[in-house]
Amino acid sequence: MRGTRKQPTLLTNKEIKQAIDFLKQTELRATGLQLGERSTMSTAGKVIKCKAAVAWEIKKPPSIEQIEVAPPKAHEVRIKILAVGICRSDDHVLTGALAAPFPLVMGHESAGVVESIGEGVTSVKPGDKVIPLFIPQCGKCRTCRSARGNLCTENFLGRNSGLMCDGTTRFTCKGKSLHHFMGVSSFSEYTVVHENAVAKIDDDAPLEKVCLIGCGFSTGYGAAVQTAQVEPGSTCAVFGLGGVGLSTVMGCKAAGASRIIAVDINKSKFPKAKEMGATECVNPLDFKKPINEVLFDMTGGEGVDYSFEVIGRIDTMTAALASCHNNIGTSVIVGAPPPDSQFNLDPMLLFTGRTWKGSVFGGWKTRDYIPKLVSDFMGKKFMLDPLITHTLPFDNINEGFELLRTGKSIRTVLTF
Ligand code: PAD
Ligand code: ZN
Ligand code: ZN
Repeated sequence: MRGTRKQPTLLTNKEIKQAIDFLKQTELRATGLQLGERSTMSTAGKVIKCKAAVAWEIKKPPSIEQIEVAPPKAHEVRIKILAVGICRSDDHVLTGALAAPFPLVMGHESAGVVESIGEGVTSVKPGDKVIPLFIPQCGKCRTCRSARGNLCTENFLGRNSGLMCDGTTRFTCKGKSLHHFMGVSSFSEYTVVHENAVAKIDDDAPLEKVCLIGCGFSTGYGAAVQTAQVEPGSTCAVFGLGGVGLSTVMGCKAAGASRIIAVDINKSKFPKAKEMGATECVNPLDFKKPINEVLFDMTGGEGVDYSFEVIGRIDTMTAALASCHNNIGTSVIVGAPPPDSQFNLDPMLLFTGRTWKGSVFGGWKTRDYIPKLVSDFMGKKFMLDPLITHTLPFDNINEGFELLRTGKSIRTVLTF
């Protein structure tokens, strides 16, 4: 009987190769990686040498260097950054408008893939697509336990040491330690962040777009829909029409505002503001009167219901407050205040009942909401493309900064 059993069919070499290719592709899809990124998996536990932009000194452009990135310690995650946007907050560090310890690796608006994880990390695994978060969500502190607010006590704004939780850094260059920036430091091919500062996102998300959800988009959009909770039919004014301010305009529109007045001294920003939902655009330089009086005139002497300062200047923060209704108006500060600045304010502005709030990262509890915002983008609930005016190779980072300073770009996304 044995002799009559059917011989197994032999596969040709071509068929074997096809099968191996198929398996490889399936495995890569399962880990969320593209071909060519597979080698990152073998780097776990080792120091990685890679490219980064190092800001050595204040008021000097960052330089592209080879740096060493140490493996993640317990509860830390090492991420291969694939796309990073340039935000005004990065430029504020270079000009001194935002205090940070030098030398450092800046960058905080990014997306990438987990390369390796430290001991005890359970919420992400190598191969996961992620957005690193400049506001963590520890889940335990007073703010995380509250239904309100998002400024987790572990945030890096308050600490501002430029160090990881154990007081050390994971970056070195030419024998010198480099500081981290806002716990993210994504102007580097690889970075290390705390597990509480990582959001796992949709496997299909295009990283060169959703990196904006890592700061600019979420900050601006959230200021309107989350912090201010703009109501349908209301009148809003948005001061500053950069990547963050335009996202605030989008948020006001999504919330159903019937009038959105966009304010900027650079009128070349107006067409994009209209595209994003602004109903009117105003240049304060066109008027002799203070801009708050202009806005009162435009609203029949009532003032706007909601105003947003998305520039980072003391005078415009006060003007935005004075622009809203004297009793039921709410004004939200989004722009980063200059260091050591103080308000000189008429208390009547607040005595009559106005509400004055600040908003960091759009008020979102980050690990809960950033993945949802990515899903909403995938579901076409909002657009990111109009905000991305330039895409450049990472090496051209200083060209990207120049485009921002000269007001020619909204967002430049750098890719590795
Ligand atoms: P940007 O520089 O792209 O946009 C600022 C806009 O303000 C530009 O269009 C300017 O023309 C305009 N502007 C400047 N001066 C005036 C003025 N006097 N009156 C009217 N308009 C003016 O910056 P961005 O959109 O990347 O960031 C805006 C601010 O938000 C900046 O201060 C940044 O540091 C801050 C920020 N905050 C958070 C947060 O969590 N709160 C996050 C990200 C960025
Ligand atoms: Zn930012
Ligand atoms: Zn917390």
